[in-house]
Amino acid sequence: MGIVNVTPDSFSDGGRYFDSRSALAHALGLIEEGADILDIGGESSRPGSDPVSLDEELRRVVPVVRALAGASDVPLSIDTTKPEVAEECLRLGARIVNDITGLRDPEMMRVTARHSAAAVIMHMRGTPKTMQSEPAYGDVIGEVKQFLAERVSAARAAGVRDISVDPGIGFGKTAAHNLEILRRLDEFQSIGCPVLVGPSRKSFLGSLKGQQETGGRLEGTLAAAVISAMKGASVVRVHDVDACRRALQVADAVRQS
Ligand code: HH2
Repeated sequence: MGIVNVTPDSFSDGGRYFDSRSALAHALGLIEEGADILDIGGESSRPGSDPVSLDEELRRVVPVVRALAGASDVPLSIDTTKPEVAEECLRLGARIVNDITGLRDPEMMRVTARHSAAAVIMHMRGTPKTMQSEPAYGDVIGEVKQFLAERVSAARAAGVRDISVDPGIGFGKTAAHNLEILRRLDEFQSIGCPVLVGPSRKSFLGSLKGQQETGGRLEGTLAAAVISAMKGASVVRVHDVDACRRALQVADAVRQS
């Protein structure tokens, strides 16, 4: 899953693809690099970020989704917490709702079901504004799994059929939590849904001694992507599609050998 951030403030590529034309060119480039899905977002969820208004988010993502839906068959995912944004993008041809709040808004659930869209249900502790203030768990894997399983049941009851789960790397977790989630990613399989994971360029990689603190964190991302695949992830959400696709090709070959 290739990331298309139409934002001025995303943590690693904010502002680079903020106008529709450069976002579209970036997205088409990711398709050429081999992205199987594109995830389009108009609101940063980096720690401490403020929400954007509905009008502003629509202004950012709608032209990009409309143009991409007309230009390619690659499934489009809309990274949003707002049902109105999801609705409009699904109407324009997006097929997946990626909601970092795990479809907690009942209207988001209804919109997703009504359009027979797929859903990514992610775990987050708190909100982007608050999530990194001393996140603590008794049992991070158990608690995240329980949340995801409950949200999956609720989504199924609301008529959402095609559901993936995501433990939410970096969303209300310390570096140690994120490492444990990757190490034990296979345990999320028991929820009974494909697992999606988003380690790309995240700060837990930079926190490791000797890893790049800024810039691409590419090597760390590739390592995390390969570990995720070996631990059963079906989808890895990344900025660097070409490099990740090649790394994941090796993981796939090893798994199938
Ligand atoms: N991470 C980010 C945003 N959306 N969605 C899912 N399902 N899983 C993730 O791990 C995830 C996500 C944050 O990364 P990014 O989009 O690069 O940054 P920002 O939120 O600052 O735009």
